[in-house]
Amino acid sequence: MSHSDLDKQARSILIENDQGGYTIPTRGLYPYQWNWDSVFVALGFSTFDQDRAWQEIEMLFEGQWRDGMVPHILFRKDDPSYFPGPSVWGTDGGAIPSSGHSQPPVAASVVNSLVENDRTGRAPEHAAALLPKLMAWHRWYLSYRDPDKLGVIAVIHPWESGRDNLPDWDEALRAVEVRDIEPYERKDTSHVDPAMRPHKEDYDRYLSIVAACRKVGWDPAKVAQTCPFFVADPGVTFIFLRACRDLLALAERLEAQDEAREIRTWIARMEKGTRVLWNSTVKAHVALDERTGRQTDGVSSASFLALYAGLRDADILSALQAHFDRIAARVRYMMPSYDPDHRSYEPLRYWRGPVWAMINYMIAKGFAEAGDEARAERLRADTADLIETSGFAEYFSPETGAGAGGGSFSWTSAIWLAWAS
Ligand code: 9YW
Repeated sequence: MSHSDLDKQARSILIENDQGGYTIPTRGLYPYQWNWDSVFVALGFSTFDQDRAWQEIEMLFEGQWRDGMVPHILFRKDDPSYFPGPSVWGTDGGAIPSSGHSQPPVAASVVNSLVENDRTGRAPEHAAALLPKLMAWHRWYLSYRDPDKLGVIAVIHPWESGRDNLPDWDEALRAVEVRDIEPYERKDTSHVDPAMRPHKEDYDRYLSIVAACRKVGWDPAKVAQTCPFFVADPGVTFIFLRACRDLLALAERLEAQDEAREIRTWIARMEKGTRVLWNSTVKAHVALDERTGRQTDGVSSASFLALYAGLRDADILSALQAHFDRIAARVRYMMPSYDPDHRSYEPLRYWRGPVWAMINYMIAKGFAEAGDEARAERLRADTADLIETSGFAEYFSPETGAGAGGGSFSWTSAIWLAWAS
């Protein structure tokens, strides 16, 4: 298929997945509005309809909780084809029924880029209205996902990381006691091949964490203290740090001095904090279980986001370049979500190996900004190849390039339009 046919297809996937101002990730498997999916989708829409891009983000923030949190899923209408739906979560934090935790905070970064690339003249108005909401969400992250002020962001659920069954969560998840869950029927495995999805033992624990947080009424301070899962995630940490830098640029552009001053203190805290995620044996940033103090031992695609987060350290850059080249010698398509040399790597199981287009976009941005155009271009070219060969799949095998998971996927289409094509 030619580039212009793929452009057309990508645009029509976004339009078909549009539910009237917000976009679902794909039909069937994911029938609601997901947080970081929507934000990447806005980037895709912005290539051909900037007003629609703003609307996507504004509708996401309609679901913001009173405490500042922006939930990972907004259940605008009940849909029995997805589990767990609103009745399992039992939340009451905002105006729209939702899940009880968040997802990687890419919004400030995309908002800043919508402003930079504005062709309508209306961006400053949209951005000014969003600024206090973004500030509230970022403050929420610092208060309740870094209560001990370590300068790293923890996730209270693998789903909050956006990288559900990543091997980094295995040990911490095994320690979660399976309790307080009703008999349940999964829906994901009726939409896609179970071999590509998390195991039942994982799901039992995913639901046990939800039950534990529900018991404390989703009060964020109590969740931080008592949640059976509390793991500092290099993915969310780096995305958050990057988002703080972009939020600072936005605040400065809008001449919001007080906000800018506050954000600078966040950036200083995070820049220092990321050091606790550095594993000197692995030579990469890894996850840290804050309940046990134990670090994980594998390189994940999020390790490469240190550059996207703006960590400018020659040793980090050269370590990541060495990992990149080692991994590139093992697989055909970069960047697998987990190190192919690690014992837990599985090329087709979701976040244990497959390539994800939007992660490639962020890693490439980081390499380019660190002056490494060659590796950035390798990521772009591989992403384009994967889409040209296998279409707009949810994710791809790093070995064969086969598309997997859901099809006609929104964020893959958005990343094609905004970057890969
Ligand atoms: C779930 C929608 C979501 C993504 C996540 C991904 C998966 C499934 O799909 O989560 O049930 O929440 O892991 O990152 O936002 O595309």
